[in-house]
Amino acid sequence: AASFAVALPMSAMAQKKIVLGFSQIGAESEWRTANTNSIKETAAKEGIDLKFSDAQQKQENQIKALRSFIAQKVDVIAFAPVVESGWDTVLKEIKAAKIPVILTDRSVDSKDTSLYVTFMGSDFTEEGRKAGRWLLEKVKNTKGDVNVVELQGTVGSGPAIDRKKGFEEIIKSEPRIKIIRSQTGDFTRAKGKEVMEAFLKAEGKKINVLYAHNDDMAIGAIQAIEEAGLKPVKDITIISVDAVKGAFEAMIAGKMDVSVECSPLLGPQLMAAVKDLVAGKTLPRRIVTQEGIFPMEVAAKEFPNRKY
Ligand code: GZL
Repeated sequence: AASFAVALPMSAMAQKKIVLGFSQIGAESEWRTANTNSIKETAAKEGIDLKFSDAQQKQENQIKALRSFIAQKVDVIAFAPVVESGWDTVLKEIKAAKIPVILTDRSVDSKDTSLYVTFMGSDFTEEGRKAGRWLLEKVKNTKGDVNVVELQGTVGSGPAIDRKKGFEEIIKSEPRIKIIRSQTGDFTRAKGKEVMEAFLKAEGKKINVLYAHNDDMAIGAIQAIEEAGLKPVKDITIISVDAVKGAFEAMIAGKMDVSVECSPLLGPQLMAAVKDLVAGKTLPRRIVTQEGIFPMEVAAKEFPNRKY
């Protein structure tokens, strides 16, 4: 029997699903888990075929994943770069493969801005400024030293660099505020606790304030403070960033003073950007997440409204 191909009108054929390759940093914090959930849930809801890879916070694993997305000829590539540097080579390979790139959450320091279409995520410097302004306000009617220990995020990451920069920019107007120790806790509870133990051994009662670049490290540090027989909030002011559930629970328990919000819920914005790209629309170079600050006084009232 003669065989023949039937040319179906596009409307009758299943629309080809958009394929998005996403390289996630890891699962190091409550924030990251909420970010992953937002991306996976929205991709499913929007009918986008998501190729998802978890890099366990290792840049070489992200680069491997990005290369696999090129090989799979995905329609769009998105990723949260664990650190700012070291991406130009693989980004040039992706550009040669004519696949558009969206940066989410964190950015890269590549000078060649043609290597990615847009960067969507928070303004980490402003987050650091918000933390600094809160501390200035808190100490304006007090006397004496304000010795700060700082738990930095992952070395070389955008949030760690910028949260430090923004905080220092604001506190320099008050000479009493001094950062006496600063070290990375790599955004994890375990490392945050370990480094805070070392800070307490070295500086003990000299410490007046902890500034942690994320809630997971702050929560680990709070454990260390209590195990050292000191009281968080009462003996050491606790300033943190992210405003994840764990931070609200700590504030409601009276163990954290304030958390600067950093929203992980980037799924909807990312999938909208992916669809716009595939539809041939141009995207803004920078999409900034809107976010606030939550002191402990409002934590109980605000907690029921929180989505992450
Ligand atoms: C910030 C994000 C940071 C969070 C941490 O946008 O990159 O990484 O503040 C997370 O909790 O690990």
